[in-house]
Amino acid sequence: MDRAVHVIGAPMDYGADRRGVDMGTSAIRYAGLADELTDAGVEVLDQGDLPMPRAEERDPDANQPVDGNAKFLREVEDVTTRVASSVAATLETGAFPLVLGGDHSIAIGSMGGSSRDADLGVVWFDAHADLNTPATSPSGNVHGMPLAATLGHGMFDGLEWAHAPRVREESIAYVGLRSIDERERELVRESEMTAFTMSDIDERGITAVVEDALDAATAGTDGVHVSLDLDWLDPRTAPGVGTPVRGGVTYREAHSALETVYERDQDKGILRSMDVVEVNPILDEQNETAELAAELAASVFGKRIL
Ligand code: 6HN
Ligand code: MN
Ligand code: MN
Ligand code: MN
Repeated sequence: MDRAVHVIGAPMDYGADRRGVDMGTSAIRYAGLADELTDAGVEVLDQGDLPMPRAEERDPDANQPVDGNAKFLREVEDVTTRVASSVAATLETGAFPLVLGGDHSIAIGSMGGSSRDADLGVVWFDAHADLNTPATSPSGNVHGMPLAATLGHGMFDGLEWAHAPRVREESIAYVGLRSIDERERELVRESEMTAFTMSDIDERGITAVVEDALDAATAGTDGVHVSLDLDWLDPRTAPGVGTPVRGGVTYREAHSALETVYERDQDKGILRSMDVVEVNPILDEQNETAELAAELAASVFGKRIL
């Protein structure tokens, strides 16, 4: 990566049920993110954390949609709007925005900001599809909705802070799905999204699957946003997450996946932005999930053994 990497902290937990994910940005920094990136050979600038309103002072149901359930929707709008501005401003300086979460709802902001002046492909490393709307959500947690928001599904249709028309369905690729709600399953099946489940990884190997995901996200787009939810990994490797699901990728598969992203970027300059989300230090063991998050981010920027 010849661009400088700018770290943008978004310590948001309004989108998730389990408190603690707001400490993820500190934990990932404490785990040595800046050193890992510097060792990988990139110039790093930490822009610090965006200010967050405190959840204890807010009413989760103050701004409920007419149809369905979406807790802290006004706070999510406020924070993701500011994430989008930071990401867009960072891109304008020629640097690479690396957004740290916080819960996955911040990706509404990173994809919005990153697609402001570009057709954006997305590779979504996650156990979950994150494609619920308030009307379909079983939990009312907005971290299960970022892709629906970006695509403008349901109440998000045309909603300026959420809907990002330059992210098209056919440019989105999931890698590692294993926990999907009934309505999400139908939507993914009917859609033009590319979806690789854990079984695809079992059968074909992680590298082939990531190569195909990158093909889908780069076809007809100007660049790719990589969204890394740490619950993509197996909970034995990444215990510090709020919504763990058994049967995720291993430590080696995760590294190999992100190294594959790096290699494609070296060849073709595909990367535009990235977020690393859902690290919850309260549920973690000795900060190992945060360490993993830092290492995996560094893999994307060229961290190598030799
Ligand atoms: N995440 N599908 C579930 C829901 O509540 O909508 C889980 C979402 C998890 C979201 O991990 O980013
Ligand atoms: Mn997610
Ligand atoms: Mn997830
Ligand atoms: Mn380590």
